Amino acid sequence: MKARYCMQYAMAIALVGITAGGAQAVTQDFAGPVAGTVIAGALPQGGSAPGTYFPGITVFGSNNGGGPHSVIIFDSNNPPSHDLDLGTPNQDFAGPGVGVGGEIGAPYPNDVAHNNLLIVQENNVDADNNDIYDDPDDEAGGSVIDFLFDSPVDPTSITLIDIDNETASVALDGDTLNVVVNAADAGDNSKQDIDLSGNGGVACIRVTFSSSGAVAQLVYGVTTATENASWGDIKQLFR
Ligand SMILES: [Ca+2]
Ligand SMILES: [Ca+2]
Ligand SMILES: [Ca+2]
Ligand SMILES: [Ca+2]
Repeated sequence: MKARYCMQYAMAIALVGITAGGAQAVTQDFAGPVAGTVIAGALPQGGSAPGTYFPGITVFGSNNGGGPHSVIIFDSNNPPSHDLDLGTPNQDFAGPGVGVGGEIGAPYPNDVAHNNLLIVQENNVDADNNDIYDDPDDEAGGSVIDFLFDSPVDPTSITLIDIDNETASVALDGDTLNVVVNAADAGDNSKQDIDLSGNGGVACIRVTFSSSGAVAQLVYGVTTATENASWGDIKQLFR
């Protein structure tokens, strides 16, 4: 059922009349919560997080590898020893990241600190029962993360970490738009900024990982619009 969120949202956008105004550039990172915090989906002690931690965006996620359907915070400044390939930047750039795909001279160098990343969690460990996963670990069996926007956006780019020996795709949905951009198979600890520009109003961005990986940031333009119908009312239909 989670898999339908993007499509439902994109259909709803057709019902809203938009009058374009100005545009504002947004760099959406995931700063704030501590590592292991559930942003969206299943909490380790039961119940779920609504995905609304970051203003203007609702996050959804699903796990295709048998782990929990939980989108969580991964601290790329302090990666656990089993996931040094999600560290940013790479050790060649004086960071904690380890992997040839992120090194100096690689096609997709991991060259700056991205701090908090979003991943879909692989294990259920919460030994201290505080609803924060104790050991963040990106699901190796594949996953999906959806970003639903409160108002349509003009995407510029998305940054992914550690797409190696696997596939990752970025689907843009909005009104009649459905564009899919594939990530490069860029090597261990790689960082890639995927160009999403020129695609117009987008209601939802879906990232599909065939294996492990993380989202570091989204960059997009927000059109300050006058809604002829209530976008908020329509969104309520999908919550
Ligand atoms: Ca815990
Ligand atoms: Ca992992
Ligand atoms: Ca890796
Ligand atoms: Ca990977």
